[in-house]
Amino acid sequence: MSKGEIVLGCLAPHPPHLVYADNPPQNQPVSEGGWETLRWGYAKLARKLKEIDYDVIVLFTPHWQTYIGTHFLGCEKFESLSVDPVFPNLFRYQYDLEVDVTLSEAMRDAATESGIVTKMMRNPDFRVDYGTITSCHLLNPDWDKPIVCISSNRNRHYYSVEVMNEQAAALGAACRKAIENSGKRVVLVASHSLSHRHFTEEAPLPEDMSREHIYNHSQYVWDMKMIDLMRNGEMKQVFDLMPEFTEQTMAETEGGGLSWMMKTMGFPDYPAEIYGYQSVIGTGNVVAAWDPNANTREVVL
Ligand code: 2X7
Ligand code: FE2
Repeated sequence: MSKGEIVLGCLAPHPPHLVYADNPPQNQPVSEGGWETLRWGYAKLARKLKEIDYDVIVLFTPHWQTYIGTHFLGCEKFESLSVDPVFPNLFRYQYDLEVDVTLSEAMRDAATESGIVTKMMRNPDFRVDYGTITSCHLLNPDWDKPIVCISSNRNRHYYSVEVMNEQAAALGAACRKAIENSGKRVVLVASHSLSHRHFTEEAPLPEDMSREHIYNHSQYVWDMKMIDLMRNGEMKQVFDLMPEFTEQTMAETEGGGLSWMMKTMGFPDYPAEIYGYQSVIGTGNVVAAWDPNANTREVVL
């Protein structure tokens, strides 16, 4: 069997607003659109993914928060209605997804061997979080690939952002070993926004784009600093700055997704592909990808 490999890494934010704005048949609420910069960027990245030969999407989500250890989905199929707890007016999505349980278990085993507390989620009625569903829907609307879904242990709350960063890296190192031993071609996904200061009042029409903007300039400047480093292929520096960035901007990197993905990919020193940046309810969101193959890597924006 040949060695498994990572064929793409994606930073894929999951505001449910983006699914709402897309009006797919799986989502009940109906919209007049909105947030096109992000949605069109996502559509371009989804087209790139269609051209890539891969077996499975491995995603880390900050909205499946576990307080004892890191958990992995462990049933072959999950099917239910996902309702966003904060925005039930926007997101009531009927999902039906498949899990690559073999790879999920291999990652869990590798993490356990490296000293991380872990657990498989074996309850078939477990409700998969809206972050996972939103990122998967926007990257692969056909849902024609199995996923591995990894929870976010709350290291940041028990300890500190520094501990979060180191623990996410330890998990990344274990996941890399499991991928290499699996022989599979894997797409990694860190599902989250960057800066995360929300607005405090929702517009009467959520998709009214005249009301959508960044609410805090310093958060915007931080986001641009991180995106510049991504463009310049300085992902080790992004990792080293993560604790400060996370504290200063209340960033959703607090769950560990980007730190985990960068360590799993060996801290890319080549430019990220940037597909779009836009605020959603004031949070900063970038759609970005890291393509290890120099022949297919593009300057998108
Ligand atoms: O979970 C989210 C998010 N990360 C960003 C914006 C809006 C809503 O939900
Ligand atoms: Fe979120």
